[in-house]
Amino acid sequence: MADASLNSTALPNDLESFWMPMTPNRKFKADPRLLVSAKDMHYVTHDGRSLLDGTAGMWCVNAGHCREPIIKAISSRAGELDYAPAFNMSSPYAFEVASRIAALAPADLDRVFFTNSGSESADTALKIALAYHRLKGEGSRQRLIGRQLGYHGLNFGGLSVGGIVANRKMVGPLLPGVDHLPHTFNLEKNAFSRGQPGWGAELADELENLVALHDASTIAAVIVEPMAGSAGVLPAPKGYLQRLREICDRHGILLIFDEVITGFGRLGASFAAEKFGVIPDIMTLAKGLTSGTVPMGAVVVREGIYQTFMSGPEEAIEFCHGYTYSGHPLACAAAIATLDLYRDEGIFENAAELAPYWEDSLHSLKDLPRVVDIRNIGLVGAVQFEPVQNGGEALGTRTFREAYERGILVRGKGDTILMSPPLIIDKRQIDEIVGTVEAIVEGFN
Ligand code: PXG
Repeated sequence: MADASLNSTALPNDLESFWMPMTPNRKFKADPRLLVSAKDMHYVTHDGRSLLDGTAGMWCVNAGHCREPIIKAISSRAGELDYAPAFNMSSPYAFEVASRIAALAPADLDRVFFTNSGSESADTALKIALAYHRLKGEGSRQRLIGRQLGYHGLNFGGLSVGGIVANRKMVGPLLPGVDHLPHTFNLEKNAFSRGQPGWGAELADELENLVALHDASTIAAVIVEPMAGSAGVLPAPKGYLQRLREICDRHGILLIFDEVITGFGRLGASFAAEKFGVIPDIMTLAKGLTSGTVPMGAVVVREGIYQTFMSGPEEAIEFCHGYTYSGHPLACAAAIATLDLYRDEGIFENAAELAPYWEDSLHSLKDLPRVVDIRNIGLVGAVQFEPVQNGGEALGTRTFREAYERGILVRGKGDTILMSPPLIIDKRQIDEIVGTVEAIVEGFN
């Protein structure tokens, strides 16, 4: 379809060609919501309204929008080195970002493989785990274990270990040899927990049952989010990750933390691994690595895993994997400027300092009508409402819609709203978000 009259303005005159991801296309196109610019904590909509961003875009804009140092870094790099081949060549910038990530990551999580998204990071991590065991002469370790309600992106590997049914059911049996641990969501035991819930560490023991069923010699890796984000903000119960770590150690199973959301300050520490004091063997990253400005992901592995790959003939490619845009120069410029900003402005520290205020503010909504749970950790929060009967609009979706009308962006997912503001937020802006949600929810009688 060629149409010379089409031009690019704030209000496109054709919404049809773009097949939007993870969106009810027809509903959206009947009532579009477009964002045309952004600065710091705010977006501007196509109809010129300001929106306070309570979601950091999609959990990624941790440093705030359109920050000057990041803009400068990306634009000057674009004029200097647009692209460098990623295989057999590179740019100095990719090495610099890798060193910076290694310096930030805990323990000996020191070797960094670049991807372009969280989905690619998940698939890369799973492939590394399988190949690692094979290189060690344990090629029978081919099973992968995820968790119910887990989200590791939408490529085939991440989807296979993920546990969100709507994403899985349309596309066949997925990877063979995959099992799932039970999820940790439990309203009866854990409703209105502040931070990590007290009940649920024993759910990690299900891994022992899977070992008993399949034998450890068939299991390569376990992948979990230290805080399930997409499923509705479910921080790991107290002691749960420690138990997973112990069981993995006992049986030679690699432990992968998907830190695509929890990385880069979201929980008030560099990574959830640091916050919870549990070191995985492999960590997947994306989103906050560039504060959402240029697509970039990474997989960080412990030294021993990298060295296992380095044990073959020196002229051979050690791991036949990678992407055209792995370590893209523009993404590297964005990542370095972002990491500098995080450090220079104490952005993770701001998140840690504000987390108790955020927690108290969210939990002040407890007695409002139809609220069945409030969950939080770091600068992440969720409010869950009673389900609506007879096919009416779910209250999370309704809250999103009404908050948008009132100039606040929260994420509505069925019965739940999710919030994860940029980490440069202040107390007044927290009041604005929570006050707006309160005013809406007061009307739910
Ligand atoms: N792992 C985790 C833990 C994620 O949250 C991905 C992997 C995939 O990342 P990419 O970059 O391939 O999208 C994610 C992505 C939401 C929502 O609010 C969550 C994500 C993406 C979009 C929306 O539920 N997480």
